Amino acid sequence: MLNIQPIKDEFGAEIGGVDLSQPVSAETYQKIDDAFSRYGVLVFRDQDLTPAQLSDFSKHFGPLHVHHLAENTYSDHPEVRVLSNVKKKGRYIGQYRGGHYWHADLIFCELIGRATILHGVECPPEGGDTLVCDMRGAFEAMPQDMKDKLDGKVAHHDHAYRYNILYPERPPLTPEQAAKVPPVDHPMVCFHPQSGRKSILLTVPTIRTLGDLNEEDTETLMKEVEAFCTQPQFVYAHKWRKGDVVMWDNLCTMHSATPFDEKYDRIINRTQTVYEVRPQAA
Ligand SMILES: O=C(O)CCC(=O)C(=O)O
Ligand SMILES: [Fe+2]
Repeated sequence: MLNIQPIKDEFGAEIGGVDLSQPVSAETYQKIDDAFSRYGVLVFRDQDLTPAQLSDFSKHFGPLHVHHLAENTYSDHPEVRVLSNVKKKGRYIGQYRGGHYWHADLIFCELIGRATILHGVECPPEGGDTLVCDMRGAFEAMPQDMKDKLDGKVAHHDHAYRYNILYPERPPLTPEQAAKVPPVDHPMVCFHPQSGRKSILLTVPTIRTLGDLNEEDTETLMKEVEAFCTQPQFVYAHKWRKGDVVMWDNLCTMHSATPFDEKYDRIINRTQTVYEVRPQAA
């Protein structure tokens, strides 16, 4: 029997009573999907999954995405990426240090990320938490004057703009890679289709301008909004255990990786699905 335990009222839920390595009925998938739409982030414990099983589970939540920097994937499952600090033969076995800042996945693409699904293969005993914040709850709780600065505005997202600042340890995007992620406009406040609630589409480093504000004023406002939305009452901090599956909806959340003592191994398998239509203004 599926057991759905909310974590914070309407944000986050832990789901028990399901083994994701086994075929799951259509009815159970529907219940998981409904909980996903309602709570924005779901946690499953003690799941023993091969990359193929993770991929099978993931494809129920939208088309699977193969990353534009397709590396650190399984050769027989390019849709499954590895995140890791572990090195073999002098090379990281997965993506090293991704996402250590507040962001929503693929927000800089026309079709933004829907479900990001992470499976803990090796997890440090402490640190390396993933923080996820509730952008619907934060918008609803926001002072009216801040809402007014965002509602009805168009944000211009440009992934290449601050890429080198975000990832100084990585080689710059090649012209071919940059060409795959051209700038895109999205409503700042969007409609979350499954719940009908309003949400904010925010990643400070990729938003270059908002409405008619210049770059500097945009950055100042976006940082204020980020500070509001990431207050503790809107944040779920996931402390990883081996076998955890954590999934979040990028239309109504932001997330951030956190540091850990690198004497520990951290290996996470990861899939990503996308929305099939562009975000709509609320
Ligand atoms: O490593 C993590 O905790 C999360 C990394 C991240 O941003 C992602 O997988 O999208
Ligand atoms: Fe991410």
